[in-house]
Amino acid sequence: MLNLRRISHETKTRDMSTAIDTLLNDSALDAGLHQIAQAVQQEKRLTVEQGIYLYEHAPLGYLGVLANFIREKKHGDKTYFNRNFHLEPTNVCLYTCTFCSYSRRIKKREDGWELSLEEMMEIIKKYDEEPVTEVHIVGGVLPQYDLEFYSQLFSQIRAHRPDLHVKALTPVEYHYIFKKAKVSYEEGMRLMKEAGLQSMPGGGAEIFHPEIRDQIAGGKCTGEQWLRIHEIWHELGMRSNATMLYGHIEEFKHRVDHMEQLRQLQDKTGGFQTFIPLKFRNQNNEMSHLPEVSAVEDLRNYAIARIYMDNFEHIKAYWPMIGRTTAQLSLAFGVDDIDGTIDDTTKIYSMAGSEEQNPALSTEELVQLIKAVGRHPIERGTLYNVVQDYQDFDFSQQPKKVKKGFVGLPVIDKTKA
Ligand code: V47
Ligand code: SF4
Repeated sequence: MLNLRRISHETKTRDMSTAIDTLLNDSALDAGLHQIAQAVQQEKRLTVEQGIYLYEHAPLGYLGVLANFIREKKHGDKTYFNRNFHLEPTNVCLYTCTFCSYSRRIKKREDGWELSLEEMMEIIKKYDEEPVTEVHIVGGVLPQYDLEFYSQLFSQIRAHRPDLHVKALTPVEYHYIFKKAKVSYEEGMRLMKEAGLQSMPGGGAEIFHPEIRDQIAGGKCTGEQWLRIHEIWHELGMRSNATMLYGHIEEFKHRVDHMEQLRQLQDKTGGFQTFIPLKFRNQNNEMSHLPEVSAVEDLRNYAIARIYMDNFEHIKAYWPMIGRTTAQLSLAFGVDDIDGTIDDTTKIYSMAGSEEQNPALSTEELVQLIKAVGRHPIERGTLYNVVQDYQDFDFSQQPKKVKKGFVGLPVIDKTKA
């Protein structure tokens, strides 16, 4: 039997070069696609027009060859994950994003949850015995969650557990709380860093182009404001992620414009770690009439992101959003990171109809998921430091740990939505 684990990185890279050569030698290959394959082979950056051309004309197999070539050149088979959990302070929100299945409008706030500082610290403390390395904090926007509240939350978490990385909030919250506190973005981000914020997740980006953003983003910060807050954060020497919500009313040109703006900011600061395309899920929201894109389109999108975003080190597939099988497939289409164990602590995607209604994977399950498709599992910290290489790890030698049970979020009655 072919043992994928024994194929060396050099052999695989040679195989991928051969695969590109085969494409280039195919006389039936369209001239535009031929030119793009050549550019990828020579590590040349694609233009906006070439990005759109890929979306419009490139078949899945072709995209897979190019994206996997880049992925394996950068990372070989290495596939990253982390041990994390989410903390969602509230699902009530002032804004009215049309894709959001999660938020309860301010008028129906009795249907949602609003956690106090003490309740949030209780959740944090329930993980004291768990080997998690990151808490990802994100939720709705409400006046009581202000600059003072989040400063206290971050500093209390850091004081309680210094080894837990605080990855929290997005420019959507920061824009709101800084405006309310009458501080500039620069001053606000400096205060957040001082309070203990360590990195920013990629949310709230959606689609930057105003033609689309004005229709879907419910009055929250603009694309320029989102980018500016990340830029200031990077200038403080800190890291963040970026997302793109695709597969709703946007056109291919809007996706490429979005990626182009991120690529330009990355040229300037180098502060982004990973790009995370997020597939629009259509249940329980105001865009439920729109069909979801297919798994083939998801894979094409990952691959084009890998090819286009040449200055992003990592492309992440968020498994609770697309399910485990597509996450496995994505590893052959440019993805090298599948996020974390999650522990059933987020409701954003399950409420929007994703396959994973109670997203939680043990470390062993994540490792098996990655190994099953011939890749090399690495547990990382938030900043991509290696925590544990699991390629030859023997789980049977580990003492069996009795799980303490999930830290449940309040149950939402969807019939009231
Ligand atoms: O900004 C909301 C998306 C995002 C829906 O940085 C939806 O590591 C699809 O950004 N269908 C928040 N998507 C989550 C996020 C994230 C997730 C995982 C990892 C990281 C990271 C960041 O969720 C929102 C929005 O784009 N979202 N509703 C929906 N119906
Ligand atoms: Fe509020 Fe975020 Fe939902 Fe928009 S996506 S309504 S900002 S919780």
